[in-house]
Amino acid sequence: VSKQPWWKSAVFYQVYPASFKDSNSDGWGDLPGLVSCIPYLESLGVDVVWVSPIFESPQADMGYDVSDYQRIYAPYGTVADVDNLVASCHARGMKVILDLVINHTSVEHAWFAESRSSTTNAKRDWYIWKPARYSPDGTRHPPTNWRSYFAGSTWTWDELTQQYYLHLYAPDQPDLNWDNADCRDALYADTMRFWLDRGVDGFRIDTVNKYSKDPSFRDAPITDPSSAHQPAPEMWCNGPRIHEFIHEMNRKALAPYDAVSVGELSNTPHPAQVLPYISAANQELDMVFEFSVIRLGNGDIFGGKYTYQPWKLSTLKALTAKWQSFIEGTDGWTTAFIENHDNGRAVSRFGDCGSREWWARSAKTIALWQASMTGSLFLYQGQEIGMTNMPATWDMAEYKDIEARNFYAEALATGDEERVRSTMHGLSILARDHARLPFQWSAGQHAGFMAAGDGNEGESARPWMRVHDDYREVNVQKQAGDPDSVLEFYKKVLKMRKLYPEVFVFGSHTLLDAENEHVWAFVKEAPAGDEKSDGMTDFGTGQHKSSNQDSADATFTDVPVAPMPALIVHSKRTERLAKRQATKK
Ligand code: TEU
Repeated sequence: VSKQPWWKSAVFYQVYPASFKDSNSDGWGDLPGLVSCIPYLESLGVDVVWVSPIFESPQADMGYDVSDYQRIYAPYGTVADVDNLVASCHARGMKVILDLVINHTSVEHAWFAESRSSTTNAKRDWYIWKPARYSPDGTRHPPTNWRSYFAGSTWTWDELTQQYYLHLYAPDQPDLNWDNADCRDALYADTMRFWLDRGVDGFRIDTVNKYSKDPSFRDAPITDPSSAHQPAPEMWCNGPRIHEFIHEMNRKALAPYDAVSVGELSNTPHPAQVLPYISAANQELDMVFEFSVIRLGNGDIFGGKYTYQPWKLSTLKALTAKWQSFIEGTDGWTTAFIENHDNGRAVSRFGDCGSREWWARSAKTIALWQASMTGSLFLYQGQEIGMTNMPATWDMAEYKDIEARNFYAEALATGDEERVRSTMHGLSILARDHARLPFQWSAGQHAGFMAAGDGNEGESARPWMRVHDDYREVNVQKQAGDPDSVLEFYKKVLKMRKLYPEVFVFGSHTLLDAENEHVWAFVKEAPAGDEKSDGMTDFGTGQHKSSNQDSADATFTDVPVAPMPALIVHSKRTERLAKRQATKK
């Protein structure tokens, strides 16, 4: 364990900066606000803060549309505020990683302005431009029939130069052409080395498997006859040059700084496709997010994404076991996470929020589940206090996300009431908006997310998203110091994970009783010869003895009871102790 790189046993915490802490009462979270909360994150047990995009951006997709990689979007603050964030984390032995959005830029990026200015511009080839297709009657069609992630075509027509440009996401997010070596070098220099030179410790790398497109640019098979646009992830995911690109990125930008990297690897549900990215020998990425577990309940990733699919506990157990064990016997590493800014809240999706009591038990069970997963652990802001999805009574006006709005508009346009109803239902469980509500710090005005102003701010001085109705019940102030709270439970299990990394971080995961739809039991076992000499952690007693002990040798018995999974944690040490106890009797 001691010979392992630091980031394997680190606890990462994702901050969605617009919704974390607003220091200047303009309704939008900011960097000074985040800096003021670093002591809170330290006390929780966080080692690394991951900040979702804070760069200059027209915010068509909440900053995942960058118009200048070296400037900070003014409502977040300045480059000096980033320096402060880095300094204040480093002073506490913590680290900072930034979100690197380099599959596409904003349409407002200077590179794109140049690229679209003429077919002969030096940066024309930095984006992906193609001529139109025409039917015999002269009607113009996009170069392919691909459907974008945010609904509609992946192609937008540009009048000036009479060609289409490619965008896997919104038309505001044109895809960069990674086949162009100058473009790649500019990305390594302007986006990566620029921030690494300022002391940032690494990156969460957005859409990391989508940079190498299938060069044939051919139509995808028709799987949705009702639409002009067809799902086509195989045309851009894990393409022919992807490993060459990521290895080059590692060599030119990550390795020289010893920077930590975690890639976002959606649409890649096969271990054989994931392993090449994370194999140490390949020198690509330290780890990736694989989405099979967090996507439970989502329909087809494209048109049907928000048609909710009920699932069984046995499926959750099997997927967890699969993605816990796929690195065994390899030189790869993995991540554990159950929330991020692109998914509904875990306690609403995997737990029971029917009563305060079941909500608390569910949130603690999720904490225990996550803290006992092999891999680097990632928490998302608010997960540690059990923040829930927005109330089902809120209507579409409260959904601000481009994806939710587009899917809803698409359903409305069909005129099919059942489709509208089922989309709304899916959104109420799965929408990205749920995770983007203002963080609940206290029972005070605006949940303490935004300091009360002087009364002269006018209408605009409201949080950019509505504060959850339950904030007086669910907030940091209420939970801090309460030994029975979700927050204190998170602190405990994170401590447990740090005390026994050989079991929790590096141990194996063996699922028991796979078919059982009521109990979730698995065995965690330290790799042979990698255990500490003494002490034991005993879960799964089913007793609810609330313990306020959090010293190094605490025994953790504060385990939630059914109906959520009871969790059995087992190591060579617990086995030895059990034997010792048996001999005593
Ligand atoms: O998401 C990439 C992605 O493909 C999905 O996982 C995403 O959740 C989307 O909902 C697909 O339907 C990343 C970011 O995490 C996301 O916030 C951005 O919108 C997206 O890239 C585009 O930059």
